[in-house]
Amino acid sequence: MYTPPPIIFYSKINSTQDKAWEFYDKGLSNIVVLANEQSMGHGRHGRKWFSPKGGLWFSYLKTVNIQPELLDLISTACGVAVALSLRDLNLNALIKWPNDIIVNSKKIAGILISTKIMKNKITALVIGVGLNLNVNINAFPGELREQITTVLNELKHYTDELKTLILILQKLDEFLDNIILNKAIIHKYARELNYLKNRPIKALLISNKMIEDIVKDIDESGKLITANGLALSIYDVVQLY
Ligand code: BT5
Repeated sequence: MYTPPPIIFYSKINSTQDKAWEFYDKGLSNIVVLANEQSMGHGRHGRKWFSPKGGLWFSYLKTVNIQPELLDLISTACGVAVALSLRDLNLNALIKWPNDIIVNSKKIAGILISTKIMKNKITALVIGVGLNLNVNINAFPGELREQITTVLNELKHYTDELKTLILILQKLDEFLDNIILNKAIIHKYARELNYLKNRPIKALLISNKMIEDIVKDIDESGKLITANGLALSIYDVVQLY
């Protein structure tokens, strides 16, 4: 029987991710911050995350003791956990490396992982999950509607928010609590669910360089392998186009 971590609920908040770190600063850990609506939801590198009512917006603060080199694997594990949960809801979910979940070629969820590093170890993680659950596509701004979808839009019925949250948390705990032991199974799913396989990509790197390449695979450490032989880490890539 799975016991989920305590869940702290807000009807409206700036960002569950920021709130989770505030709780960390007050000494709390292993909690989930959940909100009905976010006014300043954000993605990677300060990008805006639209979070209207009806979505599943949460951040899971977890204390860990992991080497920073394992961040790609952690990120992959989180993608696999969310994609498999959506598959349990009968959606054909795939993972667009590093952190997008795709259904019918459209983004349905995004994952943001932030870390606290001390003495060269990741000591705390906040895993932010934004899933467009019971949201009508019209709740999003016009420029996004073409590129995104929602669970409601795909399934044509409402889905229980709390059950979906617990489904995802259980899979996150299952993978992350034994990350080394689960490496092979995480890798197997990541390869099977790799939306980018054989697709051309453009990537803006942290060095400000733009590259064009073709995706070949995901390696067992969670890096993206390209036709030109690059092994891209989540640390290297600012944005994929
Ligand atoms: C992500 O960032 O995909 C990670 C998003 C994580 C959001 C969660 S919600 C709970 C927690 N609290 C927060 O404040 N954040 C986390 P990134 O890869 O940077 O993608 C951002 C891009 O996705 C934007 O530039 C838009 O193009 C697109 N986008 C914005 N809102 C979206 C939405 N609701 N659904 C699909 N795509 C969206």
